[in-house]
Formats: sequence, structure tokens, C-alpha cells
Amino acid sequence: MVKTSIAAATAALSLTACNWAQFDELADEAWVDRVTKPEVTDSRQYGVALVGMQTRDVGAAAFVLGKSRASLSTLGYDDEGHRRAVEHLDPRTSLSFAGFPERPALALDPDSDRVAFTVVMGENVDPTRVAVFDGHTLEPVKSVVLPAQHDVNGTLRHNIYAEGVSFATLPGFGMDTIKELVVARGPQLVIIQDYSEPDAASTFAIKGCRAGDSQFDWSYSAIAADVDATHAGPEVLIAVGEELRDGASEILILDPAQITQTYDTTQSCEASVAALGRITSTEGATDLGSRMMAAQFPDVVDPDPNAALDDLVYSAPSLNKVFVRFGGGGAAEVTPGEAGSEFGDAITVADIFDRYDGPELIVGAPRSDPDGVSNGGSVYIYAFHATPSPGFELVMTLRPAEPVEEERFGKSVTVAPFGATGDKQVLMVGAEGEVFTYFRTSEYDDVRTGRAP
Ligand SMILES: [Ca+2]
Ligand SMILES: [Ca+2]
Ligand SMILES: [Ca+2]
Repeated sequence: MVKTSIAAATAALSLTACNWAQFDELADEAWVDRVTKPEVTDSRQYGVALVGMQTRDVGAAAFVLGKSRASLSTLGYDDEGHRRAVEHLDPRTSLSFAGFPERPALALDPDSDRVAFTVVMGENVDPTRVAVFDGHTLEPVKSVVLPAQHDVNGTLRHNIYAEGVSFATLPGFGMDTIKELVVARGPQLVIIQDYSEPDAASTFAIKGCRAGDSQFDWSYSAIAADVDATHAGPEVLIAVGEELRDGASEILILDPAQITQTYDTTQSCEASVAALGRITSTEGATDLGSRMMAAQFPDVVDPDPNAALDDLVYSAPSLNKVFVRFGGGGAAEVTPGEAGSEFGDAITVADIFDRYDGPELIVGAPRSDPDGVSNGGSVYIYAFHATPSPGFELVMTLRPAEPVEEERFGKSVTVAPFGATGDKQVLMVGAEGEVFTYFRTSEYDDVRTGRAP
């Protein structure tokens, strides 16, 4: 097992160049494990997407997706921080697909630690699908073939891959005890109701509608979140734009009741009733909502009626910006001020620092140029503040100790629980063909072994 200790990293570089040393503000040793693709796979883009497992047996674990050759793998640690054996498989044969799309979608259900991702076929006439696997055991759970779509020219396309997928519980969609998959696929919003039921079961269904009107031909992400107080329960949000990311883009906020028709290739989600709302860009973003997620920052607290609403985090990497729309009515945006860094290409929200209230906002910028190294990549961590108005301040920047060109550190980010009781967390950052796991010691008891003195 190769471990990169902060002591070794610091010795090799000047302090100014070594930003790992800034982790934990040098209060203690940071401890970073850098893992490259498993030997047995040829997945040069190992780490292109990853999610941390939230339920656990011991230690910490993530599910890692690799491409060029497709691979699914686990990256796990025991309670002492020892890396466990990497489990991996090439799912192409079992799922009969050619590879992952350029921007693979990957979602986690934190209640089951199942992961969903989309696969794409080589030929237009081939079907494409959404697959669900157990993120710990890599056992397949479900594979859903998506119907063909008419594109804007009326051509029937089968292999339109879904760029966005997420798990959701939507009241009124089949059984409340079984989740739905919310999928952004081309111009279509798709809801796979009771996804884990057999295709022939009475409650499994594929529903959908055209989310983008004729102005848009693509969608980037789709989630369920409770962001509208006037509509009871969660809404469905979908980011729409152009496939080539060269036109306008916006986020639609829809009542789930607008998506009850059987999957249809032409009907608009707004055929009968307009969207509850739309979020647009005043700066001409071509990829508004490239990534979206719901969060709970303490922007307002009980008894404020909006305290229970979700806050919406969404990015526009073309603008190098991440936006937050707070349930309490405020809004904030963050940007590192470095143009062309694709800031927001990966985002996650997790409470990793006790010394700052609420969760922190963690943003990957894979085309950032650390120390002038082209596309070496960076990850920015922002702490939340509630006063004088809700917003964020940059508290930490992470980058490889010795960045190399096109390393694209920060192309994926996730947080996984760690430690004997799971109350500590590790931050995991994907780069080109590698994953960095940050163990911290100043805020945990030192449960690890094997670190450098
Ligand atoms: Ca359901
Ligand atoms: Ca609502
Ligand atoms: Ca915190």
C-alpha cells in the first residue's frame, strides 16, 4: 500500500507549492492516500465520477467509476485508515454497452448505498439504459432500457444518453416505500417510478415529458427538492440547454404531477400547466444547472416557515460559478475568480469542519491552473455564514502537491463517513486516473496507522 504522508509531500516541495499542507491549516498532519487505477483494469479515466457510501460496516468507502475502458470499483478503508482490497468489474458485457458517455452521470441513494449511472451504446439503433448497482458489493440491482426519442429534427434516436440521474421519493409515484429515478435525458425529463420493481410489476413505470421547449435540445441534471413553499412536498428540477453547451440554459421547477404521463417522446411537461418557476441566468450561462443538488444550510432556523425548505446548489462551469438559492429567500454565488477553470464541474455539500456552522460547500475546478500548471485542477472549500446575509467564504483550497498538466484534480468530489462510529468524514477527490482521499487528524482522534512520523 502506497501512502503519501504530508511530511513526505512537504519535504519534496516548497511550502507555498504544497497546498496539501494547508489542509487542517497545518494544525496537524494531513494524511492523503493517492490511488491510481486498479492494476487489472485499463480504465485510464479512473475516478471520473465517485460517490461516498453513507451506510457502512467499517471505515469508509466510495464507489468509483472509470472510463475509456469502463470500470466500476470500490475504494475502501478500515477504521485505521488501511486501504482495503479494491473490488472492481467491467460491466460492459453484463449490461451490453459500449462505454460511458463523455460526462457520466452517477448518483447515490444514501439510504441504500445503491448507485445509478447511465451507459451509452455505440450505434444509434442500440438502446441505452440506466443501471443500478449495490455500491458496496457491485452486485447489479436493476437495468432499465430507455425508449427511443425523437430529436428536434424528428429523427428517432435510441442512444441519447442521460447526463443526469438522481434518486428521489416522490409522493404519488407508485409505492412510497420504493424510490424513483429522476433522469435528464436529451430534452426529456424521465421518471422511472418504483425503479427497483421488475419491469412487469404493476407499479414500475417509465414516465416523462419534454422538459425543454423547442428552444432546447438537451438537459444536464435533474433532481427532486422541496424548493417551493406554495406547492406541498418536493418539486422536480431539471436543467435544460443545448447538447453542445453553446446556447441558452435554464432550470425548470415542476410540480411532479406534471410528469405523470407515460414516457412520451413529444409532449411538453408544460402542455397543461406552466412550470412552478424557472431559474435563468443574467450572464448568458450555457450550462446553468450543470450540477444541481439540494442542501440544508442554516440560513434561517425554526420557527421560520422556510427553515424546512431545501436550499438549491447549482453550478455554471462556463461562468466559473456556483449559485445557492436559499429556502429562506436569500441567494449567494461563489467563484474563485480564475476564468476557464470549470469551477462547479463537481460539487458536494457536507459538514466536514466542526468549527464552521452547518455544512461546507465543496467545489471542484478541474481546469484550474495551480501554480501555473495547465488544467492541474483544484478543489475549493467554502464555509457558510448566516450573517449579515447568508453566504460563503473560502476557507481552504486543495490541489495535488505536485500538479501535472491535465491532471484535472477536482473532476469529482465526495465525502464518506469514517471512523469507528462513522461520525468522522473523509474527503475524496477524483482526478485523471486517480483518487485522493483526505484523512484529517486535528478534528478526529487518531485512529489511523501507517502514517509517516
Ligand atoms: Ca415510489
Ligand atoms: Ca414544495
Ligand atoms: Ca461545518
